[in-house]
Amino acid sequence: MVQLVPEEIQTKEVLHWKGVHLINFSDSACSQKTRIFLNLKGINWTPHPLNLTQQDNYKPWFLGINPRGLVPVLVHDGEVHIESNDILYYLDETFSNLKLIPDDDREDIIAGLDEENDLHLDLRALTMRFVLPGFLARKRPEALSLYEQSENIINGEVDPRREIELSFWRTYAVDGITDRRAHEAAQNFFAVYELLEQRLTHNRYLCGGEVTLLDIAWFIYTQRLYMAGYPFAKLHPKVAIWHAHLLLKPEFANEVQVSTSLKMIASAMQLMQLITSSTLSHIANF
Ligand SMILES: N[C@@H](CCC(=O)N[C@@H](CS)C(=O)NCC(=O)O)C(=O)O
Repeated sequence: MVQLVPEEIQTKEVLHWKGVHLINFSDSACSQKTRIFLNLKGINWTPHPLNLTQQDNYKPWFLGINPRGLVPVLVHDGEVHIESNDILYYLDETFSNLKLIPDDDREDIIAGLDEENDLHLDLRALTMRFVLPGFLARKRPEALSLYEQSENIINGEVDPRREIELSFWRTYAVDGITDRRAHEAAQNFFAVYELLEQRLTHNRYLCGGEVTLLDIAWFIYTQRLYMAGYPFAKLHPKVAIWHAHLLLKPEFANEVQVSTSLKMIASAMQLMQLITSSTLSHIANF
């Protein structure tokens, strides 16, 4: 669990925030997952929007809270927590009214969320290749250098995540997301969705008859992959039905609404990909 030590938090104001606060970005998958969780639990929380498209995550105010430079960040009564899955474990434990990680499913859910977390860069790669055009997604060199120049100290050590983040954005600036990388990412998802499809053969939700955190997490990835053109109805029809069912719930639907401008951009991208035979299905051989 990643809770930051107060001495390393440079943006001191957050140490005085009372109650539950979430620094998040509307279109970020990990933020959406956390917001749905908060809604379902009925937790009273205060949103603090941070604009990733403006690269506000590399500005000193935010790096002074989370040196990792990623959203979401939870501040609860002045304590700062990062890493969405750790945040959700903490919240489920602290606000135990409605358990979204039931004791009987705990190990299964944690294993599933580790897998989800491991696929995060694959999700990012497919987003950058099929949903967002480079001119919107690329980091401005001056913004990235703010991150490079910051100390990135977490719990006394240089954050090991730092090099992974820098490497992703440097490679993306030069090569974009190559066909090979996109193919690999899509195939990684295919393998996991095959297993989710099996889980849904006998159950309404991924762990049985009730919604758990595992449903929230995979709902969010599925939502994003739909935007990238992943053909769920063809490849994993039970997943498609499960997703459509969850989308009927306002706690889910309200958090994944996409702005009209992003919808138009993503549609234009997909039209171009269709014309040039370079959709996700083409690249992944689906
Ligand atoms: N493992 C992290 C991943 C967080 C993450 O990568 N967040 C993305 C948004 S979903 C972000 O902040 N990206 C920063 C950027 O795009 O520069 C978590 O679960 O919190």
